[in-house]
Amino acid sequence: MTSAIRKLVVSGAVILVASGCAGPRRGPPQRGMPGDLRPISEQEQNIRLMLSFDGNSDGTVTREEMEAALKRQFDACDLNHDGRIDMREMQIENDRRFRAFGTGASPLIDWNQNGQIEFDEFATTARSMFAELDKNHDGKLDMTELRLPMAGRGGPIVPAEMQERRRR
Ligand SMILES: [Ca+2]
Ligand SMILES: [Ca+2]
Ligand SMILES: [Ca+2]
Repeated sequence: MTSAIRKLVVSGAVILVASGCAGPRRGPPQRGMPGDLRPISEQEQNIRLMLSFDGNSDGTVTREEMEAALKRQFDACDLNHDGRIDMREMQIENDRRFRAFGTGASPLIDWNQNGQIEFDEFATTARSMFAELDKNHDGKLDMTELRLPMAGRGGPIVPAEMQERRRR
């Protein structure tokens, strides 16, 4: 084997090893984020949305507050004020949401595909979220119903903490 060929072989091997390293990788072990196992849950998103409807900021969201907030949002989207959101208005609003929230944006959807969104259609998602969260069916979401399911639940697996212990 000439030295030139040997070099080629060696560098080829190096490339193989390098690409092997770049292959499927487990998450970097030093990352101490407990969120690895728990991406923002749908419930958490819903709760955040509901809290944004809390018009008087008292920590409780009544159905009236939600309806009023939805109506304001709807009116803001209904640029020509004809009481419905047409495809053009929907596009404008969805562009705005995408710019504001990126991939986390929840776009307006013309569920029944009739080319426009009426207020009831606009409100459907939020209303069903509300109903789902209103565990005691009293028409309002109080602080216990809007509690974020994050800290303090002491689940069995706390990856960051366990890694910390193993390193010691
Ligand atoms: Ca309130
Ligand atoms: Ca309109
Ligand atoms: Ca309730």
